[in-house]
Formats: sequence, structure tokens, C-alpha cells
Amino acid sequence: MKIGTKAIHAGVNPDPTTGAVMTPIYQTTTYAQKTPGDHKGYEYSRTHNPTRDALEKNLAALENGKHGLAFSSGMAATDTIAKLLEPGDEVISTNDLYGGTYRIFTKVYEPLGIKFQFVDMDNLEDISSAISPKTKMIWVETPTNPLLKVIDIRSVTELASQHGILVVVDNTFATPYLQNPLDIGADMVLHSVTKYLGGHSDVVMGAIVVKDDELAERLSFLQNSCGGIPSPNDCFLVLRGIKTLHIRLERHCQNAMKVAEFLKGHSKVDRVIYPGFKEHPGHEIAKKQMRGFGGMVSFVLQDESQDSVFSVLERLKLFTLAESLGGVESLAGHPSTMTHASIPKEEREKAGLPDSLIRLSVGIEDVDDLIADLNQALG
Ligand code: P1T
Repeated sequence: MKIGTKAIHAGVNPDPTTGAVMTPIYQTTTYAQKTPGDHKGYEYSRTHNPTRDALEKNLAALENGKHGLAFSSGMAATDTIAKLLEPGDEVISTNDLYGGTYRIFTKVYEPLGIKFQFVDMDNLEDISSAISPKTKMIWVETPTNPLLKVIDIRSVTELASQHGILVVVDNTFATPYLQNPLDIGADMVLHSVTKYLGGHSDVVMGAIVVKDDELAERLSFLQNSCGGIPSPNDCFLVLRGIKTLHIRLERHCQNAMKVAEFLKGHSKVDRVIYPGFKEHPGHEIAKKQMRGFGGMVSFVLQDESQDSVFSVLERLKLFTLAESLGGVESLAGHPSTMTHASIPKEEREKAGLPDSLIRLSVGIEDVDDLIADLNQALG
């Protein structure tokens, strides 16, 4: 089955009791048992819920995985993966990544005895030299947030497999429509479902998809034991959102390319980062491992002063100044004070993230209106 068909049908069957075509919202915490242990596969909704089951099957199918697990947020999913680690273990992560991921690694798990190294994964040798016998996991975000670096997933997974290291790919920016890391050797795919999968900026949710049965069993154990699960109502909304994933992503990619080209040609703009540009250092890798270049565009103004950056952000009318991304509506963000403020300035600078960077989540509105909005805001 191809992805557009999977987006609409995978995991979703007419409801066995009523024939309802859309999976009902099973808003129940518990399920009747005839005699202790004699039930229909459902005991308690932290463990299993039919609406969540449908979504988890759908997510597994979209990522060409075998097991999908849904969580109450992307961070709850990240937290669950981090719980696979033990004190003394080491993790190598991309040095450009979502600020909240950096925060949970350094402020929650480092004090528990897990060591994190943040490296420039553009350079395989940097990963290679960071590997020690204690390295248990490589954490890849690609394209990265917010610098849109493209990491060669296959090279990383080949290197990791020589050392028996698990590879996690945060596939939030690409989505399964553009990239399937499990097909090229990753062990786990993570999503902030809040973004493109939900697609409408109305649900906070996370997900993990894996192929391996043992890994799935451990993650399900953690999901049930720690309890960071999403509500049935949110699962329904995401199932509905996913039905248009392929259509939305087509338009996100087209609009982002046009917006990026407009910005590149504007006299007030110094540089534009978009993996779809030939001059982007990761363009060839993106062409190899992605089916499009995504809906995110980052750029820096000629005048890098805070006044100038803030006044452009304040003047935008269609682009809303807000955290998050991946919804149908366009958003603009200022990573250093918003989504990446939890990364210390020195670390941000080391990773090449300037305070003047503006990040756009290009929505699926009519692109001429988006460009007109940027044009007036740039003045
Ligand atoms: O917000 P939450 O659903 O918990 O997901 C966290 C997360 C994980 N991974 C990536 C790549 C992300 O971008 C995020 C969340 N990011 C934002 C809120 C943002 O505006 O970048």
C-alpha cells in the first residue's frame, strides 16, 4: 500500500459493534470483565484503548514499522526512549536539535548518570571519534531544528551497527511522507505528533515506531508503567489529521520552496536555509533519503540586530509569531528566545545558531499571500 492510502486506511476498520466507518472515540477508562481475566482484550485505558490502538497501528504502517506507540507529547516519547538507558551509558546526539530535547538530556538524564555528547553529524568522523564502549544510543534529528541540517541516516546506522548501538531518528520535521528512517537502518523513529502528523495545531502528542518485537515490548512496558499516554479524543483528532498528511505535505513543500526563493532574492535577507536549495550542504543527502524538502525555512536578515529581527516578526500578519510548527497555518519563530532558549547561548553559538535566526513553518495557505506578508514585514 502506498502512503496516501495508508494515511487514510491503515489501522482503521469499521467499528465491530456499529459499523461506524470512523473509529469512535472510546472515552472510557475501563472495560467490563465476565470473570476476572475474561475480557475482550481491554482492561484499563492506560494500557490499551481502541481509539489509541487504531492510531498506533496507523503510525506503525506510515513508518513501515511493526509497532507504534502513542504518548501524551513528543517529550513523553523522548522520555520513554531515554528510560531504556542506565547510569554509565553514553549517548551521541546531533548538536542542532529541539531545545526541549537538549533540556531533558542535560537537565534530567545527565544528573542520573547518563553522558551526552552533542556532535556535528555532518561529519561522520566526529561521530566515530565520540563512540566509546559505553555508547548505547545515537540520537539523530534530521532535518535538524532549527538549522535544517540534513544528516545521512544510512551512514549513521551503518556505523552504529558495527558497534551494536541503537539509532533513534526524530522524524518530526520530515514526517513519514518524506522520509522513513526504519527502512535505512534506524531502530526507533520518534515524532512530535503535535506537528505535521496532527497537522492542525490542536493536539500535543508524541509517538515512537519500531520494527523489533523486544524493543517494542520494553517500550510498551514503559508506556504503561510510566503512563504518559494520550487521550482517546486526541487520538481521534490525530487519526483525522493524518488522513490528509500526504496532501498537506505536498503543499507545505511547494510553498516552502517558493517562500525560500522569495527570501533569497530579497535585499534585506542575508542568507536562507532550505534543504531544497542546491547550495544547501545537505541537498544531495536530502535528495537521496527524502522525497521532498519539507515545509520549514530558516533565514537571517542583513541587519542582525535584535530590533530589526523583532520588528520583522512583529509586522507579520499572516504568519503568526508562535512556537511549534507543522500546522496548516504559517508560523514564524525566533529560536534563540523561544524554542531553543533552554540551550545556553555558548552552546547555541557553537552549533552555529545565531540569535538573529528566524524560523518559518510555511503553512498551506495560498503562497502569494504568504509572500506578500513577508514582503510587507521586511519593508
Ligand atoms: O512539543 P512536543 O510534542 O513535546 O515535542 C517535542 C519535540 C520533539 N522533537 C522535535 C524535533 C520538536 O520540534 C519538538 C517540539 N518542537 C517545538 C515545539 C518547536 O517549536 O520547535
